[in-house]
Amino acid sequence: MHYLRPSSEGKGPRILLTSVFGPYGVDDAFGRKENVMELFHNQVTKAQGPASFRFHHRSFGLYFLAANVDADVTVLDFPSRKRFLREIEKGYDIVGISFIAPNFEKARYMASAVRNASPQSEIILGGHGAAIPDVGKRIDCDHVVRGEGISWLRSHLGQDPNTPIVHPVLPSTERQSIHGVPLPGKTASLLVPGVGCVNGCKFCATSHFFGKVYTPFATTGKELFELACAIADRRGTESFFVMDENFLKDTDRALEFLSLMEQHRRYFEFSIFSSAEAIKAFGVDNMVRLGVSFVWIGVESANPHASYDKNSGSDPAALVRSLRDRGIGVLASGILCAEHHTQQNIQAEIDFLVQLGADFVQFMLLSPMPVTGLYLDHARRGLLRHDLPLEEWHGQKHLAYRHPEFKGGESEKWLERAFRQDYEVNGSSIYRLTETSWRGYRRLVDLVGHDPCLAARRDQLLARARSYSLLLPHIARRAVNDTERLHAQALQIDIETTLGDPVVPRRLAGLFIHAAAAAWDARVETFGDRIQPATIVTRFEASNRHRSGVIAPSAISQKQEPARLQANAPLRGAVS
Ligand code: B12
Ligand code: SF4
Repeated sequence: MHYLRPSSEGKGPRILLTSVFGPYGVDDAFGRKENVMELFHNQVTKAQGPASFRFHHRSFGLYFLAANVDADVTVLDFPSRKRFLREIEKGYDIVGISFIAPNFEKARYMASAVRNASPQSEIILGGHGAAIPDVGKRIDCDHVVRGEGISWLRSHLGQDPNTPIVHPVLPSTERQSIHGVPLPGKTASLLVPGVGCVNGCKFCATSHFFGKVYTPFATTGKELFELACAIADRRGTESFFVMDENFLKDTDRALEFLSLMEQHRRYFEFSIFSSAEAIKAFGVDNMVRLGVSFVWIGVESANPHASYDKNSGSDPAALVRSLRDRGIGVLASGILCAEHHTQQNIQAEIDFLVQLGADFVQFMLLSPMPVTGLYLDHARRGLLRHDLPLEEWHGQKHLAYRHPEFKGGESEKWLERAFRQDYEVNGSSIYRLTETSWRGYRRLVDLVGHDPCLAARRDQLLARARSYSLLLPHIARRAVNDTERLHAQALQIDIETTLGDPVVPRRLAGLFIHAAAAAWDARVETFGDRIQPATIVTRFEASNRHRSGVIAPSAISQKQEPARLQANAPLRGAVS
């Protein structure tokens, strides 16, 4: 349908785009305590206590939609229920709700609240929750948008879906801390080169949701380079979190990007997601030149039949070692309670993933998310757990499919054991990351020669190792066991004696860390360790937009509403 819906005042439509409401990660009528709104604390470092990495990511898709339509758009991110109800009373022409499957009940509540408070509003559902079968019948709405949303929304508003994408300028994370200590410096910026992945691994929600095609937002290395320069200039940091499922998959684009960075001596740093085959094609040494500081790799399983084509012929342990030797932090992701797992062989799978010796390990239950090949297969075989409410479909507790070997609380028990084992064997991820940065720096010192790119990379690794190393005394104090304590102490001595940095600033930093960590411990003791993200309201005006590149600063205004301290049990007032 191509039409421009006039607003009640006869102007262009007024649009509200919203994420689901909080509190997040608590047991209530809408969600579960395991459904934490934090990437690492949800499914990576969750067993590492105060050493867990803590940060929030915004609902990026909403900002992309808002930046790319000619309309006045309000983005409401992380609202409370009360805040959302207040906003919809403004009578928007269109209300778009972005949600994922485990937040189905929240989306249903929100759509019905819009119908009641603002019956003239058109309700559009988007994001991965839109893939739930019959969602348009189960939630009272006007449209369900599956897959890439910008072109859909533009077409819906009668605008050209093919105009170049405008990239919003955003921090990748809102706050970041470890041991309660805020990480110094500006947070990295968000860079979204595109959505989807062509590999189509059977379980992968993102690949299937975008039709197993890759939709680039920046097609060439040149476009990407110009985008990165514009964002870095605006935010004043050269670091990026690259939100692309398989960034190195387009080898030519990444190589052109690298070559422009070297030509212009603009040495950005990146955290990326990439598969083993894409890494192999691009080359680990090129990753050092590109400035990759962190890579998330889907190792999945030791079993070649369950690790997918992307891993065929790769030696994951050797790959992890060679990346860490080069100063690149690695997150190895593995799947538990897969179909080939039994009570007898699953421990060997956990041992394999732990022994990779990565900086981080994600353990995730095999989950047949709607739209995936796995979902269709399990549906055909009658394995889907239709009795399990969608709030439980988050992959960190119950299996969403019937597995003869893992019943009741078995899957959760194996998950807990796996996270614990990784922590006890490899120590905290922040220790590992410090060691990786230091290892990479030591290697580059001998290799740099007259190469300006490698010299820049060496300096970045040194800066990283130096700043992380300030935490080492505290890491040793709060180590999970003697092995981590001894490793942290040895690393501290090695770094301090090699660099010979003055003692006083280090001591002062130590005092600050000690105080911040003690404050965090007290906070956890009193309120539990949940951190609820602050509500962020961003208004995008139809006028003053850039038509390509990054969004003009004059076109947006943003307000952050106070963060709410949240106990594990919901606090009154936060739930409203
Ligand atoms: C960042 C992220 C998060 C952030 C949350 C950010 C937030 N504020 O919500 C964090 C880290 C906290 C998180 C947590 C979880 N996440 Co998450 N997350 C992602 C991730 C990595 C990136 C999403 C993103 O920003 N993409 C980039 C933007 C540009 O794309 P997009 O969001 O898809 O938006 C496009 C379209 O979907 C569409 N669209 C989106 N919204 C709307 C709305 C409207 C109205 C319209 C028209 C269109 C539209 O248009 C956009 C542009 O094309 C995705 C994986 C991925 N690569 O996409 C998983 C993903 C979305 N998460 C997922 C899950 C399951 C979870 C968790 C349950 C943890 C887990 N077990 O994996 C928790 C739940 C937390 C909670 N309480 O809600 C699943 C969803 C699966 C599903 N089918 O529902 C995904 C796909 C990962 C996966 N496992 O495959 N997540
Ligand atoms: S390579 Fe990764 S992103 Fe691509 S389909 Fe497979 S799991 Fe998904």
